Amino acid sequence: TSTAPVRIERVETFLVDLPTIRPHKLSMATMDGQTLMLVRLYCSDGTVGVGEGTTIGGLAYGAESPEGMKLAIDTYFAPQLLGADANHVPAMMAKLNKGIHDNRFAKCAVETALFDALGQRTGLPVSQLLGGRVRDSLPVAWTLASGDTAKDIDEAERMLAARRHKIFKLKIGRRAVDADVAHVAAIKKALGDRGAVRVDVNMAWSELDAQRGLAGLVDAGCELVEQPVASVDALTRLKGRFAIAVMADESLTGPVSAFALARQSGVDVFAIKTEQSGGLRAAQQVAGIADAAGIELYGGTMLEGAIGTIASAHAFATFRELQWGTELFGPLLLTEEILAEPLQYRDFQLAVPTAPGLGIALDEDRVQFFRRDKKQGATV
Ligand code: MUC
Ligand code: MG
Repeated sequence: TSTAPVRIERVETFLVDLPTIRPHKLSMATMDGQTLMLVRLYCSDGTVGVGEGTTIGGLAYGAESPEGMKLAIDTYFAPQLLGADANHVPAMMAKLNKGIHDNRFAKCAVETALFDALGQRTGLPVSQLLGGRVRDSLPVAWTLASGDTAKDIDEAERMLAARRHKIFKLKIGRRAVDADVAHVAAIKKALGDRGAVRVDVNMAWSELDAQRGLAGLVDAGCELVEQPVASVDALTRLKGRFAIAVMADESLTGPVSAFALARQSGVDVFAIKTEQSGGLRAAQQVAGIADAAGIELYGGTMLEGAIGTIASAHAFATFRELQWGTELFGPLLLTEEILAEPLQYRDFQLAVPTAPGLGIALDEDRVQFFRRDKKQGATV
């Protein structure tokens, strides 16, 4: 392939609304659907790269929303992207990082689209462009969040029987600590050694709640607790006090926060999310910091659809270590398929595609059908 410049000629963004298979109850929001912000970069050589941005429960999780990402890209990213050389992804990202503060989710979507186009141009999968993969498939956890213990057990049994998931992450923090611990204990008791049980509190506990909660979770047979409290100092004080791994999620917002956490030995595990990190390469930098600090790794999700999920898979496939697997189940929580060929989930793993770019093809008719601005009576 030539190194002649390839120009970005058009930037397209739109929102796609998809229902979830059941209400997904988290400590800060209940999700009945997911909105994907899709960005497409049309390049002068005919390649078109696609990227995706999502959030969890609108603005309930963080400062970016799908609508906000679209606005930011249309208004502020597009002028910087148009006419720029699409081949130089790190240079493009450096320019965006200089001219645009924060907006990490939107940056991740744009970087994904740049790598997808570059992959199509060069014939290489995104994982290869990121330095090369260490594994071809990734273990995938499932989140039990129906809000009902019996329903959750039933759901876990179905996942085990289908050989789709054997790691379960329970969303807690909505109820009183003791009620939550009892919920976890009941599920672990039902699954026994057949399924690993972890919890995500999404910062809902005070430090005092967490001391009581972690002690109970250890007795319940829970192996890991994700972001029990908001404060990094409180996380640090909790780590090592109980026989349970403490993992950071919300506290990780890219390499600078990762370095600060690593420096104070604040947690046992990093949940790395590509969007929260500010992109695929930024996520790799977070992984490098974890490796250097002896912190273990988990591949997190912003409940992305198929595009964001597979972009994350390409990045996580390059991590040297991935001790706790991933939770790249996002597309499985949605009722609608938007790919021509669904992602391959089998034997508890997600296969990382080998075709050029992201290695997926959109079902364009279905994507257009679910576009928010094409719905009847739409004003946006
Ligand atoms: C989070 O906080 O980790 C990941 C899985 C899930 O169900 O919600 C997310 C968010
Ligand atoms: Mg989390």
